Amino acid sequence: MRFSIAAVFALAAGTYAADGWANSCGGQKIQGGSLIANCINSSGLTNQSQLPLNACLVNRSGSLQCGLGGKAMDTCNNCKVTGATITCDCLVGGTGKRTTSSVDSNRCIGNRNGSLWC
Ligand SMILES: *[C@@H]1O[C@H](CO)[C@@H](O)[C@H](O)[C@H]1NC(C)=O
Ligand SMILES: *[C@@H]1O[C@H](CO)[C@@H](O)[C@H](O)[C@H]1NC(C)=O
Ligand SMILES: *[C@@H]1O[C@H](CO)[C@@H](O)[C@H](O)[C@H]1NC(C)=O
Ligand SMILES: CC(=O)N[C@H]1CO[C@H](CO)[C@@H](O)[C@@H]1O
Repeated sequence: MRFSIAAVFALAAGTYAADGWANSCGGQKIQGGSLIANCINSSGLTNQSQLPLNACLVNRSGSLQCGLGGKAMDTCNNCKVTGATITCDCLVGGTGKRTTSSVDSNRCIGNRNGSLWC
């Protein structure tokens, strides 16, 4: 019983509808806890899109990970984006200590018709 519940959770955690944005967006930066990028839409034109990272990322004990509604920005700061890799300094525990952690955001953020989403 315990095994099957864990298996279902593992499957759910690995499944994201959004399948990458970095190949169709450029000029990315992180500002005010949001990912901002110029993303190509179906007309082939670029739209400046903005997505709050709290909607897409989670801090699990200092490790920045994909997680819908994870509110990672409540406990992470100093975020940067290089390509699709988002790196932040995240709180580890109750000590106020931070660790630098990265996530491949292509795993959970996509470009839907010029709009970033997760
Ligand atoms: C694509 O983006 C451009 C610039 O933001 C906008 O004017 C145009 O309406 C968009 N096209 C579609 C199909 O969303
Ligand atoms: C641009 O992206 C924003 C989301 O950040 C979206 O609300 C808006 O509709 C998009 N505009 C176009 C023209 O695609
Ligand atoms: C993109 O947005 C335009 C304007 O809102 C819409 O007409 C078009 O069907 C959309 N394309 C896709 C692939 O969603
Ligand atoms: C959702 C979650 O796991 N958030 C954690 C982020 O990291 C801080 C520090 O370890 C925890 O206190 C949060 O619970």
